Amino acid sequence: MQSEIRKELLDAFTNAGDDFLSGQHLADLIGCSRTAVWKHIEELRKEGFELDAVRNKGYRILKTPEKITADEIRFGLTTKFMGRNIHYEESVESTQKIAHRFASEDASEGTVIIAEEQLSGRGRMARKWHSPKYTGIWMSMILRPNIPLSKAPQLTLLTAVAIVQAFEEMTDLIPEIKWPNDILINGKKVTGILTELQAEADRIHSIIIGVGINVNQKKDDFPLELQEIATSLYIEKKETVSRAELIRSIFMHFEKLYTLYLQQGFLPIKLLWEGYASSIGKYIKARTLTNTIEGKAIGITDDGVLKLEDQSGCIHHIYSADIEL
Ligand code: BT5
Repeated sequence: MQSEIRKELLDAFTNAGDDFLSGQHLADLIGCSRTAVWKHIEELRKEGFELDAVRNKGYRILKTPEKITADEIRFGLTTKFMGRNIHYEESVESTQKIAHRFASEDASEGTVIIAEEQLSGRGRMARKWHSPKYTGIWMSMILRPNIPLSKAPQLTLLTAVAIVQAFEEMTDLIPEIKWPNDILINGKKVTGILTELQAEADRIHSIIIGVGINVNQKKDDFPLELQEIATSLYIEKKETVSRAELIRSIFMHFEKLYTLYLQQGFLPIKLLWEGYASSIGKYIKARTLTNTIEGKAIGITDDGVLKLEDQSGCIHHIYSADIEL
């Protein structure tokens, strides 16, 4: 919506308070047809405004979208470094892109980029990540651990544990982790994690962990192709969840686990991870970049690599794949 029209519409609603504004009144105000007004109203709805539309009366705004502010996240946050430096944007192509730039400009460890909306949110292997406005958590966290390159995927598993712990703290839902980077509720994907690196030779300069969490979307907020495979906390819990509170909880759990990881290595994280893993002990199909292997997922190694036993008893180590349960 052109920003001038948007501003006029919102000003008119603000001045009207609880009163209805008729379609004709709004049409005169912004100088367009009533059909055009209706289109503008639909756009506001898509952006998270709740509107009342009553025949012969018109429209009024019931609720404005719940925006996240950096201050709201910081309020009550007791971490030492996670989320101490928050960069908040209304609309971006991808928070990963911004995080890469900040990381190469020496942003401090624990810096987080959060956006209300991503226009080209991405998954692994250039897949798309659907990131509509005001409903989810789309964020990228910058870390600078002193670990070899080969251990970077462990941080994906650590992040999944932190998110699952935050879900448990805030809801009574039962989340499961699907190796390596999905969190599912009732078999549907509620969260995806994308771990990317900046490194020279074997030295990690920074790790950028992208987190996409479906929080308050309703089923028809998802495009058709995702409706059967994706879910949100709202769909499962049937209640709105505060995104700022959830982000805060993730930062706290993440910082605890990450500190433990830097002190004691992956083993304590592995034990926690195994408690949430949905794929272990099951027959699965692992599609890697080069082939597809079927067999029983028998666990992960101490490095976080998936172990798959095929029918002939041969054990395969899978470093990265899409898993079909
Ligand atoms: C992922 O990739 O699951 C990683 C997603 C990471 C997204 C975050 S958001 C903040 C940061 N900035 C970014 O640009 N990205 C990160 P992958 O395992 O490749 O899964 C991608 C697949 O998940 C797609 O091909 C769809 O099938 C499905 N998908 C897309 N959007 C979804 C959504 N909102 N909820 C559930 N599934 C989705």
